[in-house]
Amino acid sequence: SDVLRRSVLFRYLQISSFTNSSWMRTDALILLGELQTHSWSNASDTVSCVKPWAQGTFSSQQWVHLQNIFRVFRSSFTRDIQEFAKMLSLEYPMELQLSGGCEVHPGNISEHFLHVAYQGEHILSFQGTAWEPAPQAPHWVDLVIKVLNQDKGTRETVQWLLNDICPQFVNGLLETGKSDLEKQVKPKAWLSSGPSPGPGHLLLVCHVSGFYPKPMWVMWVRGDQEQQGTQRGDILPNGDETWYLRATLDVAAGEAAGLACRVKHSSLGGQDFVLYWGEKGLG
Ligand code: J81
Repeated sequence: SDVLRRSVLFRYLQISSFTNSSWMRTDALILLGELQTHSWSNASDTVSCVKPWAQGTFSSQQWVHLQNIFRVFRSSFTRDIQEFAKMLSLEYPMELQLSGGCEVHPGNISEHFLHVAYQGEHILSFQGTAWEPAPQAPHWVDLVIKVLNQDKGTRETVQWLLNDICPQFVNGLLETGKSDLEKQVKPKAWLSSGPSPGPGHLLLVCHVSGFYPKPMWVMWVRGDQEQQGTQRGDILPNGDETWYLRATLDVAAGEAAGLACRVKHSSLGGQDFVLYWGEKGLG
């Protein structure tokens, strides 16, 4: 199937805010490709599944075991940070971010990563069997690394989670979540005019919204001729697991007639959308 043929990125993203020595919170989420599978709010003792298939093919026993590891990890992490802050006289407020997971490629090949950022800057990563400072990290990070690397038990657990558990879990999710992961949602498209780029010029705007998955092709065309002046915006989230994209074209007012916006997407099965400027009273 399509999902098994492509590479999939699985990410655990954590944000910990330490306001002062007694106020802090940690929230996290897990993403599989474009979809959120889990959330972990500060108020909750356990990681919650946000998809019915988010336990993958793990047994309840395995799941409970992982939940326990994560519960211990979160409270230990909080304590670690407070101790490092005291030891290094770091100032509050502090923001810590964790990004960890694996990318599973076809043919059972996988890569993994675990990075930590402090005040928005990457400071350290787990590499192979130990923690390492990031290339541009401040000097005090060396001391943190020295302390972290003394904990052999944690290093072994991290290796086990990244090397063994992560790819196993992802392969299970690709099975249990197959229909959601392979869903195709057709875009809606419409045209509007944007702020005038200058005297005698029009900004034609083609809006494409509500599509899934993310890869999308959109161009202004005249007949078969793709208009090289087409400016593609960023793909933005609608917030309902679909995406939004706009493409604009700056044209002389007299040349707008005959232009069209062409949209190609996997959900359209080769039946491109073509919207003509000047229809329905525009232009
Ligand atoms: C402000 C300065 C910046 C500081 C940057 C800190 C970077 C944090 C990176 N470290 C971690 O994320 C691990 C934090 C917790 C860890 O240090 C241990 O305290 C914790 C508990 O370990 C103890 O019990 C274990 C068994 O439960 C072992 O016996 C271990 O030897 C013992 O010390 N370790 C864990 O919770 C292990 C799980 C880590 C999973 C990480 C997944 C993201």
